[in-house]
Amino acid sequence: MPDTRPAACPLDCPDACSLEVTLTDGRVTKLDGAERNPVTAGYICAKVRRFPEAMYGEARVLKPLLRVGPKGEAAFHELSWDKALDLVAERLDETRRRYGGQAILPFYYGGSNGLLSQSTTDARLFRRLGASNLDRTVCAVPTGRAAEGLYGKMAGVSYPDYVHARLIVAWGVNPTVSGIHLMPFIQEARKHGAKLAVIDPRRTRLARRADLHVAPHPGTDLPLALAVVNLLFENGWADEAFLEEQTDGADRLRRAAAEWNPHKAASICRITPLEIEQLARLYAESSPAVIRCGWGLERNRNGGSAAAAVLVLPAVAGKFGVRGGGYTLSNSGAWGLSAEASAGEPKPAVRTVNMNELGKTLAPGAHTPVKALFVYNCNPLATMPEQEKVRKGLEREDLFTVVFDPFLTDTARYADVVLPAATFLERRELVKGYGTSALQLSEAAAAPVGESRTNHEVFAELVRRLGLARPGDAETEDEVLRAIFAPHPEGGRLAADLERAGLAEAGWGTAPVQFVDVFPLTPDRRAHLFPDELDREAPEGLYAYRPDPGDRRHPLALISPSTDKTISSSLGQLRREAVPLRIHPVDAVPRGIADGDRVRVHNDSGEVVCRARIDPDVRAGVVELPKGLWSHNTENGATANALAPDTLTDLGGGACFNDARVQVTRLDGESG
Ligand SMILES: Nc1nc2c(c(=O)[nH]1)N[C@H]1C(S)=C(S)[C@@H](COP(=O)(O)OP(=O)(O)OC[C@H]3O[C@@H](n4cnc5c(=O)[nH]c(N)nc54)[C@H](O)[C@@H]3O)O[C@H]1N2
Ligand SMILES: Nc1nc2c(c(=O)[nH]1)N[C@H]1C(S)=C(S)[C@@H](COP(=O)(O)OP(=O)(O)OC[C@H]3O[C@@H](n4cnc5c(=O)[nH]c(N)nc54)[C@H](O)[C@@H]3O)O[C@H]1N2
Ligand SMILES: [Mo]
Repeated sequence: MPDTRPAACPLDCPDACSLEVTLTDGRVTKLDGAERNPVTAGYICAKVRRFPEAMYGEARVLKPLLRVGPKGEAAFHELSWDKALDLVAERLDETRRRYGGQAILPFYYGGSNGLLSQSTTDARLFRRLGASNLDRTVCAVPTGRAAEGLYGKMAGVSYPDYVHARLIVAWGVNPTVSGIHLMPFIQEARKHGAKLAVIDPRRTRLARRADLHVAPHPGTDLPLALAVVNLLFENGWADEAFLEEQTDGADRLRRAAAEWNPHKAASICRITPLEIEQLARLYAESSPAVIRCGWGLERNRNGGSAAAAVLVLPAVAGKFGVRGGGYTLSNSGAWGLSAEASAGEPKPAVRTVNMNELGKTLAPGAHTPVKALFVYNCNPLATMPEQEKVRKGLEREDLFTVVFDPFLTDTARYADVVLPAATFLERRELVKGYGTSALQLSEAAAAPVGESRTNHEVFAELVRRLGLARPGDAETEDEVLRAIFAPHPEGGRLAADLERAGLAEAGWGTAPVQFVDVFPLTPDRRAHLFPDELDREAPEGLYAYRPDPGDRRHPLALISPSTDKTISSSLGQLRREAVPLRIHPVDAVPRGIADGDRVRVHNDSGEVVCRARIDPDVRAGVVELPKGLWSHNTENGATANALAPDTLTDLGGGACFNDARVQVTRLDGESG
């Protein structure tokens, strides 16, 4: 007899869907969207609908594993949990005694975006061990720093309010793939005559439908946005009253933008001045106008300043204060909920490792070597830059690597010990979306597959085995939850709502109007258009464009956006096919590359061997390999990450994936 149970999706996506899980004889046989959440509205993406295939699939790790062959070959023997945990505890303890706690590096990111399974009991363990801190910078840090500096992470325009907009600007974001529950609201607005502008180097499905598609060269959003700011001021389109009453820094911003006339910006962006003028005019003349700012514009050396220059637009043009006007970025900071509140342990004064520099950090001869690496909620070999450096590090014989994951990922193949993790359908999770505004408590819908265990169970057990437990520690998941809610002003109400309905709405309401219902969470509730702290942080100051130094040997910009097949690398085991490089005909022809040809995509960091797909939808000068590929998706096992530099963004030390510059060479005698 099938029965259905509620759950919520904590995977790294803005939408945080409410789910309906169907079980037959205790096994999940169907997963779909629930009606109880109006944004989920009864449907979910095709890839998560396939989650049960992964859950019971052959890449699932069923028991703890111990390496018996060379690193990378995935030759393992099964172990009991008791033996595996003893071994891990012993090796962590030995590492700490011989080399100091900082030789231990916990490595975690977006596997479960939930609040229960990260920065809670794990933080307690690693802090008490004195392990190195991890700066979790691979995503959303440059945009986050900009939003925080300007508006103190004020809550954004909610998806349903997009129906009220007369203009929707999708800037460096691809919601038909990366947050599909925004789409019905965009379509509804369009039905009522709203205009759509898309800023993206690719002609995406969304861009194809847009009234205006501006395709800047990757990494040039900063001059583009500053040129728009400049036109707003110059043409008398700025809302001087709003700037005076609700912001500061407008004069400095105006001066910084003044040098960016449309001609100068257009030549850097490789577009026409007319396109910049059209964008500025459309924005100035439409109200309500909402900007959906994404993450595609942050993954380059100018990413933080670029996001800031986009986020000032509604302030300069006076677009706040009406329903359907303003901006949406990430809402995750707006909750004010911190998983770390439950760790029961302050951050120790130890070194911090920027996760984008994993390869460098693991390199032999590093100043403070890492001797034990503990990976969970993350697949760094597939998702961090400088893949070959990461691989070399993982191959080190003197490195003890634990990978705790539900699946045998590319990273897990290099582990000394693999620990099987329960997936979100097999455990509890406190789920908050970063686009939508529902907080959800998701209970285990199905029994754990094999011997898999939850993050909390495993980290709590390691705390005990290492003799690090203390009275007052949050022992059970209930206690962890209580500790997360305790410091929050509305914690009691949120916990009660979750208890009753499994779902709670944010204190700012489901549909806040910016500068009416919510204000900047800055100390003076004003927007800071040129915040000093960001100006000090950016190497050449905020809004200072750092040009692409140019590399004649590697003239093409490689971007690696999200696709509808995976979430980062999650679910990549279900995508078995060879994945091609997309290249514009203008770049393919002089290289003698025809559709289907075998090619080598290369730079000084690495190379990818795959097929070429001629595609006029990527702009000239740009090639594309998706993010999140597994080694089985290319001929030589390397992915876009092998070509991505580990240089850092201007704000927040973020990843510069889209600063990858490559050459593409046809491999002889192998036509497609
Ligand atoms: N299906 C699916 N959904 C996902 C994910 C996934 O992997 N798959 N990942 C999730 C995660 S972790 C995140 S962070 C979000 C990311 O979601 P998005 O913000 O949509 O980010 P990306 O897919 O990286 O890039 C968005 C768009 O930016 C464009 N782009 C690339 N470089 C530039 C540039 O320099 N300027 C501009 N203006 N545009 C540029 C790309 O062509 C792409 O179409 O999505 C989440 N949702
Ligand atoms: N080339 C390129 N690479 C990129 C990007 C890009 O634009 N270009 N963007 C990046 C972005 S936006 C992001 S957010 C990062 C994400 O990078 P990662 O954080 O590495 O994300 P995933 O690839 O989804 O890997 C998450 C892993 O966690 C595991 N997991 C899931 N749930 C649990 C759990 O409950 N417990 C445990 N122990 N494990 C669990 C999953 O099975 C999966 O293997 O990748 C970045 N990588
Ligand atoms: Mo991300």
